[in-house]
Amino acid sequence: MLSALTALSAALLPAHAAADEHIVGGSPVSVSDHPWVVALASRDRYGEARSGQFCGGALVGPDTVVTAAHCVSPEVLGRNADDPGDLTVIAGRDDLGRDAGREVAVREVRINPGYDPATNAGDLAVLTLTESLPADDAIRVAGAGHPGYTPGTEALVHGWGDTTGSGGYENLLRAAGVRMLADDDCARAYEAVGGGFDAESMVCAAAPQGGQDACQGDSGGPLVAAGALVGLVSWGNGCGDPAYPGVYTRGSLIAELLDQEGRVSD
Ligand code: 4AZ
Repeated sequence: MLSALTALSAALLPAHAAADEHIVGGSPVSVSDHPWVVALASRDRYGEARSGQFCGGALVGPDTVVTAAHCVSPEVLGRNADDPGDLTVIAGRDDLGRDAGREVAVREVRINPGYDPATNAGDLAVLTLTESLPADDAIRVAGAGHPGYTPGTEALVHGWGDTTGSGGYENLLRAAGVRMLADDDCARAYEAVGGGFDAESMVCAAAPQGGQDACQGDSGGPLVAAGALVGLVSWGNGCGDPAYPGVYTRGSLIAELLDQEGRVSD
């Protein structure tokens, strides 16, 4: 997510030109204002640069982080999640080039049993940390019927991912402003490219003019609306094109899985 649209270029470019250039708008934010935003990192797999970050996650309880299942797939993690190696959750670090905040190892990875890697349905994993983080830093998960799902509601998506749509990674946490979309609108948008939106386990959000969106590297990171976690970055067709909204793992699915596991979801 990025600010690549400077005030000047924003004034000169129509919004669609920005979207066509894969501009993924947004601006730096501080984790102190959004302390539930965490980075997933593995230096063994991704190297020392940027603290080894490769995905995002959301702290939903003192020792519980939710992320996308595809973030802990063998393709991304480079190993079986049953043995997560140096998989680490980084909390309290805005700048991946620095060492502020805490790095906590992951004790256990549980992949949503309903996850289907072929369709991305149910793209959710629950990580148990080896040490607790402050309970006050966790965010409440929006269950079904929460006002955060109302179409048109403003939402923020957070991450350290691609700021350009073509592999431009920076060090700072960013947030982009989007709006929640109706399931039918999302289904229709993706029908044009073969479908794939499953309202049971997914929710969609986009900026009306495009240009603000999640992108690669943001996966697993939180989408927050009306003060609660309504989604985790999952997939999309490109980044920042208003014709193809960002698709998120639905927060109510997270609430259901946490409830089933006897964990607090709010
Ligand atoms: C990705 O590749 C990805 N615009 C994540 C989110 C979106 C697109 C791609 C949504 O991880």
